[in-house]
Amino acid sequence: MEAAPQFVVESPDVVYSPEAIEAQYEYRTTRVSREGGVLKVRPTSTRFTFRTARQVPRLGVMLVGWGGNNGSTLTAAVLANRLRLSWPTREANYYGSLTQAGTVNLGLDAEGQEVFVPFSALLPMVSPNDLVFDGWDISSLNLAEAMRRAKVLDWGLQEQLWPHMEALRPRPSVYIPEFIAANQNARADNLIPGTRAQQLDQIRRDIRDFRSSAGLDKVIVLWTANTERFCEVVPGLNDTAENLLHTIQLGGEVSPSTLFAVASILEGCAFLNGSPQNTLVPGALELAAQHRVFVGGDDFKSGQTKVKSVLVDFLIGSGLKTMSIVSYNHLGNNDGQNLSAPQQFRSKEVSKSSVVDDMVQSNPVLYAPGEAPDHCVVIKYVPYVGDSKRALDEYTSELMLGGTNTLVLHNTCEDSLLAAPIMLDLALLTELCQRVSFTTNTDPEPQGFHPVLSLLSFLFKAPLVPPGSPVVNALFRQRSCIENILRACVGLPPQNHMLLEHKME
Ligand code: NAI
Ligand code: DG6
Repeated sequence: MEAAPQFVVESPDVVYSPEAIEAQYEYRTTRVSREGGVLKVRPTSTRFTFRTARQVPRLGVMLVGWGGNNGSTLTAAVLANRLRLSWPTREANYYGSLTQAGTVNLGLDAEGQEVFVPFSALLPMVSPNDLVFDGWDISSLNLAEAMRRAKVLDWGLQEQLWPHMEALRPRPSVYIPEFIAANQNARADNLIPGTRAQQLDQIRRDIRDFRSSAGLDKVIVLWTANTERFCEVVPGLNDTAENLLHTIQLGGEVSPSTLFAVASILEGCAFLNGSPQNTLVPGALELAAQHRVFVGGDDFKSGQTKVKSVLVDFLIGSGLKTMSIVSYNHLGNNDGQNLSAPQQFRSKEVSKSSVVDDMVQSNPVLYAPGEAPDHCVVIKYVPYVGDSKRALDEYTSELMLGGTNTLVLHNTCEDSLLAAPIMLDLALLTELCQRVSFTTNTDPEPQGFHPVLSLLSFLFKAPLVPPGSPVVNALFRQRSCIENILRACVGLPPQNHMLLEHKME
């Protein structure tokens, strides 16, 4: 791959110093009010000063579920790229990563042609090849053995990676059998003993140990372990930060993923949830706000759901009335086996089903209040197909004058090769956001983004957002959000696609 060209913004509103990029930015939007049956729309403008620290840290990523298909594949991908490995017919790359393989448009050149640079060139970001990995798994296999168990990568690549992955061993983890499927019991041979409070302390020690032994500036923790069942949100148990910490001390009900979230937050490390369960219960969110630590979730948006959040946006956005969405998939990896249990499937069903809500609600011309398409989600475990997930979708929409439009898709791909680049983007974008602060003309006190980092919505099936914030699922709205906020940080206007220069005589 060619090295990304450097670019510099020449504007009185943008100042580059050795420490930071400071950009003055006019945020122009609108406010709407309902007055006597009329919608009154008022343009508004807020002046922001964005400051992005330029020093890129040495970043460590701790994966919970490191020995799983996603964890071992991501580790292998970074090593393969760092070592510039190639094997018959292929060479290492970061396809599927928005930051590494996506581009942004800087504008038009003298010939009126569009100029693109990689997303990662917009602002100083950690290079994925420099990431340091560590993590936990209830299974004790080293990462080379885990890679072989996953059966995701070509053997020609595995052979070259083996000596580099053999020494990587997941730390023992917290296993509470009632949260994941009973069929996972056989691999649980690498466990942290003790009470919940002792387990929490051990996870915190692990994070500190990794930070100091690897000489890191920052650590981000990412849950990519098995999908858990939902936990009940109960007043007094996990509804506030204080109650949640108290529950852990008393040994009351807390899921392993919530325990990891709490440990990360208490260590000042961002925590990201790649699975669908409600890890970030209200008490964990309050704790993150108290400690001003970023949290993000839920459930990587990788394949079928990504397509759905494009296709339904296209259908409803072009004025067709989608009436039924049926999504079926089968897969044969360990994730599929875990999801064959009803409670774990239910967590996934919920996150996979919420992804069209915003599109339906955006169109009161097509849908009456409360009306929504039928939406059915089926997942089946078929061991033979391994990590090669088969997804079949049917979308049925009403056309004008009684017509019907039925679209059918069949997608086959390696599930973990879709998820790994998303995990990478999550870590890199979260770290970047930690270096951005801003003031506004109405609030001169520097602040960072809200601890619930909704900018990551593009990467999650069921995006967590700050209380009261609209949830956006439509994929290109989510992408524009990231792109335009990053552009604002270097004083560039939002991408508007108007190309008015080419629409004048
Ligand atoms: P996997 O089953 O191969 O890996 C999960 C790993 O977590 C296993 O090695 C297991 O031993 C470990 N584990 C289970 N409980 C643990 C605990 N309490 N602490 C530490 N380790 C624990 O699954 P895979 O394919 O890697 O997926 C991981 C998660 O990501 C699943 O929840 C899946 O639903 C989710 N996901 C995957 C996507 C994909 O495209 N691959 C997309 C969206 C979400
Ligand atoms: C079966 O659906 C397994 C799941 O873990 C999915 O592969 C994963 O959630 C990806 O789902 P999607 O809808 O983004 O392809």
